[in-house]
Amino acid sequence: MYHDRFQQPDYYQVDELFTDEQKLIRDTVRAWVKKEVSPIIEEYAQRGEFPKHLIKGLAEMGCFGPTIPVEYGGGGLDSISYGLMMQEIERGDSGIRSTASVQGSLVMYPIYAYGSEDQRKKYLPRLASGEWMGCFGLTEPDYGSNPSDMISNYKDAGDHVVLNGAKMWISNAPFADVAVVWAKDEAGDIRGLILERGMKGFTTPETHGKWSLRASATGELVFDNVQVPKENIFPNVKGLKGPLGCLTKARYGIAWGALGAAMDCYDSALRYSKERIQFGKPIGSFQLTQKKLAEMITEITKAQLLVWRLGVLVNENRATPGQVSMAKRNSVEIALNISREARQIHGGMGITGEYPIMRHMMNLESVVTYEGTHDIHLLITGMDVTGLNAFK
Ligand code: TGC
Ligand code: FAD
Repeated sequence: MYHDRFQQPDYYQVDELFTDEQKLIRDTVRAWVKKEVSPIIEEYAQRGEFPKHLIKGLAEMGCFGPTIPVEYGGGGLDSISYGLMMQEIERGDSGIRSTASVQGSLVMYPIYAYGSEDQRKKYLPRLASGEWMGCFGLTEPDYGSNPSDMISNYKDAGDHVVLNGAKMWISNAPFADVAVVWAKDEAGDIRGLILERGMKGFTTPETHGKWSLRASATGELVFDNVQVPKENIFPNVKGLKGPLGCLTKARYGIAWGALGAAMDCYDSALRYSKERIQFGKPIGSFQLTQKKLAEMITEITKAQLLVWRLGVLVNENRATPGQVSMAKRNSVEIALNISREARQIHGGMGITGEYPIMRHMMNLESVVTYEGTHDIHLLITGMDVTGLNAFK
């Protein structure tokens, strides 16, 4: 069984930028990850199974909807606390952070931000407690980076609408009780609907054979003349800005989360470099190993400061989606690079499940693609700085 000896790197005393409450929240989640996630995650990932029993603990710590107001079952916390939670969970495994991101930012947030009061009261407390789990359907087989061209659509049929189409690559789909689905109405406007498992014509086949995010369940959402009550449509949003608003929330969480995976790889590589002896010396004494470690801690430190500053801006309602894009892309890119270098430092051991490196590396190959690919985020930044839109 993997013994979690993680010690957080903090080269610039970034800890001093957090409040006591934020540190307490982080330390609580960290202790839970050490106790509940680290000892079992490798086995679940190797088996390709989501550890469903972790849902209870995540809910009890308030990781589902940490920024949603308390009256709806959320945590009522600030965004830096939310970020630190995601950092700690993804330090354990990106797939577990995915589950928390989807539940909180992609399912609870749209219900809170765009839903009716009845929808909020019906769904949010149950989602916060983990009694119901949710998923988010935007991507389609033929429309990933450009969701505005989606095919899924519904037609008016009196007191309900009839939904047809399909979504793919949907995290948590195979076991979700509730799905927030984006589809076009008869006018061609993108609208959000809440579907429940058991609705006739609604199925969620599982996607098998992933080499990445193996401890997260992924599936399709298939809509075959599904009758959805009109009261399940979000009344307060129309157009692509609906799903993109949710993505901004989730991408912010990933910016912190991927940093957690990077820290875990660095911590493991640093320890290994001091313990592993070759040519009569610890491999950490060789200049090439020190270069790798020095570059890792530099990138981690820069990213820590970037996400902290972003968190301040989010808390003050001043962050732009472009700033969130930059942080998501940067954190995932540095985490992927660090995981690859850490893999080298671990030599052959780096490919085994005795160390978390290969699992993080493979997970990050999904994280760099979902919630907007690396290149899509580069183009968003490019559009921000030039004022010229590369997508149109
Ligand atoms: P565009 O014309 O630029 O924008 C349409 C409307 O949306 C507004 N907007 C945003 N609003 C909030 N947040 C953002 N980040 C926003 N970006 C744009 C925009 O102002 C406009 O509003 P309005 O009022 O004028 O209508 O849209 P476009 O069709 O040109 O697309 C732009 C592009 C390419 C950046 C966008 O489509 C995009 O981000 N594509 C990437 C798709 C993506 O990220 N998919 C993710 C699927 S979900 C997922 O991966 C979950 S993984 C879960 C897990 O396991 O963690
Ligand atoms: P494509 O859009 O086909 O892109 C292929 C390549 O082309 C990429 O490298 C991309 O950067 C590049 N490209 C595309 N357009 C341009 C351009 N204009 N300029 C330059 N390069 C471009 N989706 C959901 O809705 N809900 C989920 O819960 C969810 N979970 C996921 C879980 C996993 C494990 C994975 C892998 C994906 C998940 N997704 C989910 C889907 C994810 O958001 C998409 O995979 C992603 O948005 C990219 O879409 P695509 O795979 O269709 O790639």
